[in-house]
Amino acid sequence: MPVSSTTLANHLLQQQTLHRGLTHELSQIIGHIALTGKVIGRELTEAALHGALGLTGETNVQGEAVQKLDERANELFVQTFEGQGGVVRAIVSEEMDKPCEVGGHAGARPGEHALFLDPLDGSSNLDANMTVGSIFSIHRVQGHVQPDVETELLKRGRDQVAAGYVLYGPATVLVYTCGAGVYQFTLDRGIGEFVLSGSRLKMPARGKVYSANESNYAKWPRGVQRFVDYLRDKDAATGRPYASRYSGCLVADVHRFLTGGGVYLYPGEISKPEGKLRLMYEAAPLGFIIEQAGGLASTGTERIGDILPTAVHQRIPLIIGSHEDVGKAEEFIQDRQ
Ligand code: P6P
Repeated sequence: MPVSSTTLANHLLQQQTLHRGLTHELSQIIGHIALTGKVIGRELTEAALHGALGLTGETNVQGEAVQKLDERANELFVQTFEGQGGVVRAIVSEEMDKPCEVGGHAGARPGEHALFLDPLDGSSNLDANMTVGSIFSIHRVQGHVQPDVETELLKRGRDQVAAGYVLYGPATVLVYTCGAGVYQFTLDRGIGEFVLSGSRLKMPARGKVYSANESNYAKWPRGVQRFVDYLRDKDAATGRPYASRYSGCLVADVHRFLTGGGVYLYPGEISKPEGKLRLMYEAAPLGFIIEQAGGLASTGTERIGDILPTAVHQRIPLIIGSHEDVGKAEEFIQDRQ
């Protein structure tokens, strides 16, 4: 029997009575994301048997090689929401150049939310059978989405109404927040339900692990280099050196810190100050989750949640994790150390 008999559906019903922000429509959206996550998780486990691994030969709007399963995951999310009669108004995805407007059923009230997705984060890990994840962010959209739909969708991370991810690892795990704490569900394949496995998760003030692609060290600004040097230095009083762990999947690396504490860095580089990660469907949703758990999400100089995007695919430097670790990174980056 699962540790808890609380399924995601039961939990969302309970939370609706406790938290005004969790509207019926928002609960429906989270439920549809969970359903899509179950289907994606099932397809990932057998992808190698059906020739579904590997590249499509295309590149996406980010200029990155597209895995077949990137496209498939995106297709599954769009199909789910197109089939739900407009419960969301528009979908922004790493895999789609432009926002996809989801038409409602004739006569139905159009949805009041927009969904921002990285459908399959870390997909270059798939050939190595390593953990990947789907990241989602949900904003409210007022009135009719304007003809220039993109402008309507440029919203700060602090205005998200919900955010989370589905992690496809040894277990399939769904983590979400709607601003009233972080909740974690584990897929019980025996009953086909996400079952509550963590409530109001809180992360330690500081950790013992950092996560960064250190092959980029020479390209980092001096303050970032000095921060990583600091983490590597031996000092028993502050638990250093930190261990280094980097999987190549942002959401997997960040999930590690949700429970154990620590800091993930994908900073800007001298020649690419905007960094690599996307603001609206990677940094902002993970920032909402981590800050609800007591952590911090920063560019090194600004809080991620305060940044008004200039484009839906905008990139942003990201330092995210335990608030003392991120605060220390900011001190080095802002030359206050
Ligand atoms: P690099 C995956 O493409 C991703 O967006 C994140 O999931 C991951 O942390 C990062 O890029 C990996 O980038 O440059 O280290 O290969």
